[in-house]
Amino acid sequence: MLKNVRTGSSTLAGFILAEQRHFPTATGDLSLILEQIAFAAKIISWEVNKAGIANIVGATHSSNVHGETQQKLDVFANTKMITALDHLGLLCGMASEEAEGIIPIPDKYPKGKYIIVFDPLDGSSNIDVNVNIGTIFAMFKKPSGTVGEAVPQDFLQCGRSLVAAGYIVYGSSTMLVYTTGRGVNGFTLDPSVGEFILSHPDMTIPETGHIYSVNEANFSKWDSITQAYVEELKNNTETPYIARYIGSLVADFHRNLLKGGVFLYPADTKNPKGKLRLMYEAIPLAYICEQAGGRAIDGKRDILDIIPDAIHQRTPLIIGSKRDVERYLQITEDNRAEKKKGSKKT
Ligand code: AHM
Ligand code: MG
Repeated sequence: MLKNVRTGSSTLAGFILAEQRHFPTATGDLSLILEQIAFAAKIISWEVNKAGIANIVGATHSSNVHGETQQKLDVFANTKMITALDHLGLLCGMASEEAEGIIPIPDKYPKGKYIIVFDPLDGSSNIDVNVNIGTIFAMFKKPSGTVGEAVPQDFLQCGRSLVAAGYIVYGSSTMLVYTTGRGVNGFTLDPSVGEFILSHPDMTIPETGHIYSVNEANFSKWDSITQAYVEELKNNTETPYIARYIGSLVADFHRNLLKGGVFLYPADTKNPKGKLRLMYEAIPLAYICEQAGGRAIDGKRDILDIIPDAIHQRTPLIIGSKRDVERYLQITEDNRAEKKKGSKKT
């Protein structure tokens, strides 16, 4: 249980400081990185909010009122994340869904022990239509025994080694949700004072939900297990499920975290390895989900147990309420047992 915090009156900075006291050897480096992410999020949030207006201006002029060429919002978000973090002397490397290789810390800045990975603007197909989008991030420590600039191998750590993860959802309000492995807490941006304020302490996901979120247009491209699972959810008369799918992972996950339910982006014939990115999307949200009492798998194993082979690796993802995710595993297991029985008969 959280002590010494007051919902509605604790700022993110104050909360991070209070949390730091639980780690007697903490240097404050992680806290500073989190605060800088919150700073980048405020700037991105502001830009996201005026994107509609900027597009109207952009329709008649190729540059904005200041004579600057307008940047795509995802490029803007990527740049803001990098420039908020690269000079702190606390990171040794960054990787972003928007950059092909790893993003080095410029030579002029000192290097630190942390590695950060992020998806600067998730749900980019929703940008132009005024629908919720988000930023996702996760942090590791550089593997011990290595010094200086991070190399690609340093990024390929399994999710169990994370030190922090979080997301920002730019919705009807802007919310930042994060964990450092001591539960999950949510903060709402109060635009009048420009501060993230603790609004959702100790977030936990209901053990079973009544929402399923999946792009059902892909039904015919799924394997029979995924099809059977979704059919079962739809036909569950004991707990009637409703379908909710925004097409922005952060927003779909956030809703299910609050209300309970399951989000799936399974492998399909078009994306045989899944569509979502393991390092920028699945691992950070899986860490948050487990911290909130939920579960996240790729269909067979826990997402947090996967050791990535490449920074842009894709993965199937089934994430949300524990019992809902475990039902997928049960159907897989039953299917395997059935097949085994069948092969013995022949
Ligand atoms: P993005 O990071 O380029 O925005 O792509 C990831 C997005 C997720 O936010 C969302 O869950 C998924 O792609 C939606 O995909 P689809 O349109 O195939 O349903
Ligand atoms: Mg994304």
